[in-house]
Amino acid sequence: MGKNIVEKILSGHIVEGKPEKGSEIGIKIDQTLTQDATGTMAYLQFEAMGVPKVKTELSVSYVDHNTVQIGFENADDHKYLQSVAAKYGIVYSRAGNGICHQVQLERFGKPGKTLLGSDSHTPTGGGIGMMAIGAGGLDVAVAMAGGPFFLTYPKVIKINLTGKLKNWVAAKDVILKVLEIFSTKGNVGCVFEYGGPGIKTLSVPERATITNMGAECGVTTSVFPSDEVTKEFLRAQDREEDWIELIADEDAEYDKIVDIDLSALVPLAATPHSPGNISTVKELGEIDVDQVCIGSCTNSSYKDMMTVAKIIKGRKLHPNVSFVVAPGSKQVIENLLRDGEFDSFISSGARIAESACGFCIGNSQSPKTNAVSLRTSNRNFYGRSGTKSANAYLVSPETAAAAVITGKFTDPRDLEKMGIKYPRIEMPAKFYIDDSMFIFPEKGQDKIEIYRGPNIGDPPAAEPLKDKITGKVTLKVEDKITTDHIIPAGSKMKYRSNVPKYSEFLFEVVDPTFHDRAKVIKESGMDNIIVAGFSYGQGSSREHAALCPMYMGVKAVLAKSMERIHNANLINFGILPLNFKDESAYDNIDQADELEISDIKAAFIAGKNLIVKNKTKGTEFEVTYELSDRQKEILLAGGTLAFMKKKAN
Ligand code: MIC
Ligand code: SF4
Repeated sequence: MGKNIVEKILSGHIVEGKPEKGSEIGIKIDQTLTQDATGTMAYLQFEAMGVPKVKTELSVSYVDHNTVQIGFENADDHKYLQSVAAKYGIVYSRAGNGICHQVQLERFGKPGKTLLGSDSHTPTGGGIGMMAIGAGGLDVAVAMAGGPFFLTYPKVIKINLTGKLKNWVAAKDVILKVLEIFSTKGNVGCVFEYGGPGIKTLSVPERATITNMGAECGVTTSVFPSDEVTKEFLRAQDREEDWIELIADEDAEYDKIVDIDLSALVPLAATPHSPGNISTVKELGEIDVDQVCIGSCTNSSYKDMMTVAKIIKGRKLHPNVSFVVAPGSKQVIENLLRDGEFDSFISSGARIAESACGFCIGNSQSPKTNAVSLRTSNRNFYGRSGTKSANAYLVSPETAAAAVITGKFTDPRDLEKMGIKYPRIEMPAKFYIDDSMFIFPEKGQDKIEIYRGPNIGDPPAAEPLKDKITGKVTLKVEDKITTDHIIPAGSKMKYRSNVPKYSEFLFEVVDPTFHDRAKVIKESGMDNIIVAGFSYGQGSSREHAALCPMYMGVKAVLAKSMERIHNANLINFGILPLNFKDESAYDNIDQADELEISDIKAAFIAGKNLIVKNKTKGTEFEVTYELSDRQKEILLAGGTLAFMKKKAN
């Protein structure tokens, strides 16, 4: 039987477990990436492991999230990261060099390799044929220390692309279509593998837009074949030697095949407040637009920027629109400048933002009250833009550019009526390349002193799982609670290295009283318990969504279902992730109910469900858990760091 691409990459990397669907495997990680907002904690944890040098083929530390630098905190973290990189053999990508996923694709991505990144959009690397997976910082630290990364052997869903995109329809519309088909929940443990005759019509950056936003479906990752298009991209990046062919065998099997005819797609938009709420741009009508933001790791490539530059060339922005452009990397900016297209932005009235995450994570460019903001980014979760009352829509660069000119939602195909021709952008045969914003590690830096500013505290240690959890339901939440709901990024993200301070903002968007209530419960000697609906922990890889609750004494999360990265993060920090056996039990729990979960160890050994007693209501219900023996041991040891120490002794 032939192999699909996922099987091909995994079979060359499995170091523990068997390639059986649904069972846990450990894979060797070739490359890692971190970004500053998750990286500081990841490296503090790496330091605690006492390994003298990273053991991967390549590890890169990017600074792209916290670049606003109001106050000393961000700059201190950057300096810390730079010194850690030098000491442990990590490439350091300085602030200004660009967004991690865009830069990794340009300069380091290699078909057939595994990449683990402490950012949920690491699957961007799937656009170049990598098995690129997002994870919590601690899992990335383990990989840097040479340990395997554990995941469930995935189901593989083939997305068979036929036809060719029509003018004004973009890769973003393909992934929005995928989101319409699959939604943002129910895809845990799956990988999307793209194939079919349509793929040869898509360039590597277009493929990367598609794999990037697969993260919003909750899949483990998404991957494209590595073919002639990939080879051309690598040649243009002066890296042809990194190319290998990687295509699925003719008789490869899949768990499911879904067909998408590229020729039949139209411009789409994700409407507030979920990337899974899909409409056609036409259906939305002529809504007035207040802000247009172009950039983020989804749509900030040379091709994206050139497309927008050509559409707006010679035109001025609409008086009611604030127009922000954040190119994805220094390389993108330099190539736009050399090709003479950057001035289209300047003369149109665009506000040029730093090549960083910026508006996407809401740490700058928050729109006005009740604004309609059109963004080429990947997430429009409630409050993420920094303005709670704003309505953010996710669209293609083409649709975003149309609104810059008209001031309202406009199907970009209608621009033809205004005499604007579709700009078909060819990929350059050779990019202008300058790697001077990377600091490569050198020999003899082992003794370098690590810089630690006052913002950097030691990561708090988890406690071994108790046999009996007696606690209160500190918070009961609905379906699709994202990590942005659990712990906000934006202006609060500068406290990532200061867990006690950052914890003050837990669940701020949902219930600002959470922190104080959790503190009272913890100080009374009881445990905090969170009850949630479906798809708890969607979105980011931020381990602070587990680390901060752990710090506040949360011992268990009871949910109807949970997303992969968050589930793993809870285990890493010693919090028990549980699922309702019968979902109706959720309805019979109220906030402040007192719950008791006992005989946990015996249940673990016997592989039996746990019984939860609701002491307030006088009822009982069963909860299930999907934990491998390794994960049970981690929980019992008090989290991954404690587990590793125990194993080492
Ligand atoms: C995001 O897009 O939500 C982030 C900010 O990049 C996060 C990482 C973080 O919270 O630092 C992610 O996607 O993992
Ligand atoms: Fe940065 Fe936004 Fe991409 Fe996250 S989604 S890595 S915040 S650009």
